[in-house]
Amino acid sequence: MERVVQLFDDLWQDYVQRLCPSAQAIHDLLTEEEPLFNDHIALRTFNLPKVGLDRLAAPFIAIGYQPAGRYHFEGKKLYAEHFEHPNPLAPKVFISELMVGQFSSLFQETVRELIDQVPEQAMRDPSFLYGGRRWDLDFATYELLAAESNYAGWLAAHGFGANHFTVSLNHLEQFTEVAEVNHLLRHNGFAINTAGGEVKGSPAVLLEQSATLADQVEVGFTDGVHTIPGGFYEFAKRYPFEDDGPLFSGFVEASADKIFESTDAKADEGSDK
Ligand code: OOG
Ligand code: NI
Repeated sequence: MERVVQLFDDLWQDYVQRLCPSAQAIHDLLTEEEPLFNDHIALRTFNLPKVGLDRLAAPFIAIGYQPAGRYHFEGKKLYAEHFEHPNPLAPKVFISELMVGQFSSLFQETVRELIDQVPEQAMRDPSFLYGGRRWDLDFATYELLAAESNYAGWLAAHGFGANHFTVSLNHLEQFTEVAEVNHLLRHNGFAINTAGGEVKGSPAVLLEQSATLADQVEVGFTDGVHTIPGGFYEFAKRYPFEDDGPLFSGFVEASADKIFESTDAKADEGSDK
């Protein structure tokens, strides 16, 4: 478990420093007597052999995680899996990959040129999981990729790192409803992702979630610095299959589809990209 704790500490540091500085303030706002319980993190990648989902999963498998669910997002051309650890204190891990082959040939060529720059060696040390971008990128290339897929633009610009952490509402005393947390956050000046409604899911699907809209962060491109969406913070409430039984531990495709949009440039207008 020590290795799990260390890896998530490293992922958190990168996430708050580089992708979502507001997460620290939200974390502090919600913390009660006990430390917050992180339900899961999410990682993104391209489905190319050097950097595919399996490569991101490997360091988690090495510390005891196991595959626990598969998800398809046809509109966004994404495939995802989630991983669980036998120790219930370990956060779940949601890893998605973009199906690069389903995009235009220019898009495919562009993505391959970026990934060709990643040294194979760099992928052997688990620190690549929070190592950010391992390729050069100019702003026009970012825009070209983002025009076909918001996810691709985000990933090309930021590289590897946790795009969100997730506060488990099941472990809070004061706030037990997702809507209550949304209200508190809005009151404190944070914006909520409204795509698909402010609360995604329902007790019927055993999972209710909400997310902030991604922080706007500065990213260095080869031709200058631009401000683009970074990471976001998520809030999740899980329900048991039956009274007093174990909580549902999976993800809900229809809700996840909207959570992805927390990093869209115009997330609250919704889109299929
Ligand atoms: C992952 C979105 C899905 C969830 O909890 O359903 C997700 C992402 O934005 O990379 O985290
Ligand atoms: Ni999530």
